[in-house]
Amino acid sequence: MARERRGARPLELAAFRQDVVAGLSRPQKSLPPKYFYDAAGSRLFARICRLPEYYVTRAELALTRQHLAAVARFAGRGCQLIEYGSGEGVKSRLLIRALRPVVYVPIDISEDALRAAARALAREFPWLRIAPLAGDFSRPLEIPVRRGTPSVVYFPGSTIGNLTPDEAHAFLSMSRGVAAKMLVGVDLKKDPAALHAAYNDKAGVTAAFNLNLLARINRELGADFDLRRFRHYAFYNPAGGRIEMHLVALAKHTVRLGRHRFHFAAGETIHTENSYKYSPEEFGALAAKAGFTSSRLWTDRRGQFGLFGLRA
Ligand code: AVJ
Repeated sequence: MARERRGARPLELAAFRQDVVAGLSRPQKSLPPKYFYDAAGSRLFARICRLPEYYVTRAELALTRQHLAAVARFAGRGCQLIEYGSGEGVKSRLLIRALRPVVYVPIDISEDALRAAARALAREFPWLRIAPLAGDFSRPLEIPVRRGTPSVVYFPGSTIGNLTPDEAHAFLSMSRGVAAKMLVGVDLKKDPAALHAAYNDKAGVTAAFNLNLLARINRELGADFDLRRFRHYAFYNPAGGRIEMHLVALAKHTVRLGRHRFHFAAGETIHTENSYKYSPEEFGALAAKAGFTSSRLWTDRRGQFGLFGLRA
């Protein structure tokens, strides 16, 4: 799941700036996690996926391999396959090979990532019709699906964990209008110590990934974040059922971004990511509330990660 992001375009840059200023102006400062994935951040994320502590990627790949035939039967061969994420990963390839979709619609916020993924897939699957769509799953999209051919939305990687349960509910309801079937990758609740380790790796790659967000804001928006004044802080919040990632200011200081000044108290944090974990029952209930009447669950052998097959 290598996500490659090159420099942002003018429009993307304006939106980035707006989101950063808005987030840093809140009482609890926050930044949207979608901005982690510039070129450097995408490389760091690829390294996270190979960390011994980060079970997520391996567990999802293992379960996809293990249950591929059943997943393909559920989705149905010859469907229109819509995937959130640029589809550069091994899992997308496994699914495309098993499903032989009539059309494959990868959706991603980065046009560069989309173009690169589409080019690679076109070479590998000459028979595949690819219809990439630039967009962001936080807003409804006009997805060009043909009526009469069943559509399946594939949302792997536990990306849905970045949404609050309310936002996830809205996303699932919206998707139900596009496709009667969904395949959703969900990270499952487990021993908090294992979760803690996955977001606090010994090699410090997750810390570098988190801090790169400030470096990116400096590079692209000309802010003057001093990265030595912030420390990566990630913990499991059991009441919320989520990992929270923050950047903690180590001393009182001020950061500039154009005409803006952002004041930090010692110990104040920027909340950079939520990563929600669900029990099978919790996610099943969320899907039911969003109008999916039946759901199936495939997991890896250790029960760390789940792939839900939802049917409207
Ligand atoms: C890509 C959102 C699934 O939440 O585990 C990894 C991102 N953040 N390590 C996750 C992430 C820190 C990842 N997702």
